[in-house]
Amino acid sequence: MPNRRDPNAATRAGPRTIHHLPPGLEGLPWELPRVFLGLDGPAATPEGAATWILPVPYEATTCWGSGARRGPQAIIDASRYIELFDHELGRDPSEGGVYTFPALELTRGDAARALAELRGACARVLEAAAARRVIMIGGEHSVSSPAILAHADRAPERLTVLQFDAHLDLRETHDGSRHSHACAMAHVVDAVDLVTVGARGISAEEWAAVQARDNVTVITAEEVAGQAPARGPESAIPRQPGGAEPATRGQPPARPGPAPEHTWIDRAVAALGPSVYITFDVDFFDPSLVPSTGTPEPGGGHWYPALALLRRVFAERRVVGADVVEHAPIPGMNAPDFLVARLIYKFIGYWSETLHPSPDPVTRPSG
Ligand SMILES: [Mn+2]
Repeated sequence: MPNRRDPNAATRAGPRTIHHLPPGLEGLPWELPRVFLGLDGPAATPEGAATWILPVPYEATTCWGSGARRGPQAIIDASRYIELFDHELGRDPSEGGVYTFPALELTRGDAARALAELRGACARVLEAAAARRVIMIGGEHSVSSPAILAHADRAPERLTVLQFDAHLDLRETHDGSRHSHACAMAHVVDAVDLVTVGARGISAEEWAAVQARDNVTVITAEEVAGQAPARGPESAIPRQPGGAEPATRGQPPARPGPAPEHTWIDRAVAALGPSVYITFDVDFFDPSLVPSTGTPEPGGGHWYPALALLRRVFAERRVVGADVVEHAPIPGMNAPDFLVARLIYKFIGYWSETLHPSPDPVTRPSG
């Protein structure tokens, strides 16, 4: 893999590049291609890439701050400046190749039709991808349900969805629509099991839905922040007057004594089935890190704990698919664009660890 910053790199706008330049003009100082990581050459072709990036800049129902439709392009632009070497993994995960699709333009003005279109498109992309890994970039969170259902249709066993999100998205309807971003998980929770981390903006209806189900594990933002004991959602729910003691529903009991720092990570991993789809709403993060989202909620998650959970999930479960949604870039504010791009590159790196065991230079004890 040539250094992308090197204007003289052999593949940069040169032979076999994804650009099609008139003969003789390859040597001019062209910008890096506007694709994920700015890769060119064979590693950026559909055949040569182990990872495919599918941008879906769909936005129809965002209730407050808008702009998620501009998320994919901002993330892709920022990704071109990421350092390709990952010192945590001790290697360059981009060597496996990353191909970026053109953005998928869904029907406007008819959410049901747009999301049905997306389900069909995801099914065809997954079919073409075979063993390749596909990461979808939203767009608002409603794009996740068709993608999850397309994965569930193909999975030989029941999927668990691991949701990073400030919200549960378990409303049956929101603002009069069944297809709102606030309903994304309600559409899939009969077909898959759900483990959701970082929730802190939760409706009474959603709490009730969680209590009524035995296939949803909620790890609230308070638990992620170490502000609540590591227990099921039941512990945080006031019991209904006259209601029965909520069952623990097979979740591990709270550990006695002071909670280890990452008990919530253990609990999340333990709740996952063998096959996992990851949907990452960037409002999981604290707004101090990612203010660029439609409904920023205080008290969010932070970078290293999120990575710690992700790395374990990719290592200990079979991840079948992933998406990153709800990034609504703020003009002039580059850091959140870069964070989300870096997050997706971490997905790529951790996902490829099963193929490339690393010496693990950072986490191995030095003594
Ligand atoms: Mn959310």
